[in-house]
Amino acid sequence: MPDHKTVRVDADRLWNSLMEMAKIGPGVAGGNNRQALTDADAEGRALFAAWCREAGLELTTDTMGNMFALRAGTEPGLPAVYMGSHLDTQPTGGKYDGVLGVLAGLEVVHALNDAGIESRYPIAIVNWTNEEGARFAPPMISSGVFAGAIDLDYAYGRRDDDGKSFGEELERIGWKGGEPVGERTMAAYYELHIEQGPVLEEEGCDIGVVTDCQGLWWLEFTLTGRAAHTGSTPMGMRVDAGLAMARIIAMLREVVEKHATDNAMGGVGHMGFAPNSRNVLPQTVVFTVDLRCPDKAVLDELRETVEEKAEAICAALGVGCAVEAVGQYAPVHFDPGLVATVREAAEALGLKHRDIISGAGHDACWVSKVAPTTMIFCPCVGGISHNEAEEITAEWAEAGANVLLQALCKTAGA
Ligand code: HGY
Ligand code: MN
Ligand code: MN
Ligand code: MN
Repeated sequence: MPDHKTVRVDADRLWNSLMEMAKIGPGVAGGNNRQALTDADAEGRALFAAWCREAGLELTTDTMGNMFALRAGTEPGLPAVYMGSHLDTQPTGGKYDGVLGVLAGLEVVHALNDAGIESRYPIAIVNWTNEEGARFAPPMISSGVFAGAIDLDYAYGRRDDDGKSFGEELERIGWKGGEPVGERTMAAYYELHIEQGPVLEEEGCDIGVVTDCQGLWWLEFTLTGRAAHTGSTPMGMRVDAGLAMARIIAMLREVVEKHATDNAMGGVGHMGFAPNSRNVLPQTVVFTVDLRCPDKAVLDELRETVEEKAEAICAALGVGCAVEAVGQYAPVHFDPGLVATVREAAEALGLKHRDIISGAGHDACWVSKVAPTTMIFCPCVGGISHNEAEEITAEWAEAGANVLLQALCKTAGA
């Protein structure tokens, strides 16, 4: 058996698989709209499953629709070493966010098959359902259920903007599997992902050695004003929930910018007015505040401050204010041993690398609760992501997949 250190991925085969998957659920501007549990997601899953079977992998799906593709090891009693990410995308998503981690895992299996490399531990690839949380909040819901952090029934009950539930849609697309979610043991988990920020490209790095991931709160505000005629209601007699939302968003930026040295982040990307008519002041405004920070104490302080100030803004306008946390996870410190393995792999491959903290959340955040876990980043052009213009180079994909292969082989005893 050749030494795994001499094995390399086939860059063209990886790139072609990314382009093939990108044809499913195309966006309107060159990216993807393959949202979780849509027909496009089902199509992407079917393609991935067919590719896994062609590669000789044994496929299992759990009750959250998480897909696991297993390559036998020489010691079958051992738990598998996993690679993975997600195939679902944002509504105006890119071709690589999540998809790179899943298809690079498949390419690693192809490269090991071609080289006749065996591993003591079984090796597996995972596609996590609904990582984005774009259609069904919270993000990373399925790895959260897998890790025991989110209740299965709560997850099944989550609804999209059209009122469809996660559970119903999972059944409808035919991807509700039989394996009870969370039952399987992982020896280790590696997730290759694009950085979704500008640092690696700016510094000319090929690889990000991810040491940590910042924590998150998603706070869903429901503001209650009074529906009224926008043209005939005197300004002093309005109960304007839209104005309250605008003031809350402005306050959010001020509060977060005071913690710039803690790398705090905050923004609003999802909102809705009811009745959402041009000449009616809104009766109800619903929007979600996304708060992030690597420091748990600062993150929780931000949450308290934003909620307190939002309630004061609403009280001053006579607007009702209710808030519900619809997503949260604490900052994550990844497994130091696996982080070192990634760094050593990058060095052995002669790739320029640097340690980095992940700004975006990933399934690895929850998986780290139940298995030794870490991530590998590759750059993306201009740091652009969650945008159809998201781009990477084939060389970056190749470098990331080669680091994934070497790290995985070391951990799996190839
Ligand atoms: O929200 C996130 O950070 C991830 O893209 N789901
Ligand atoms: Mn992602
Ligand atoms: Mn994403
Ligand atoms: Mn070896």
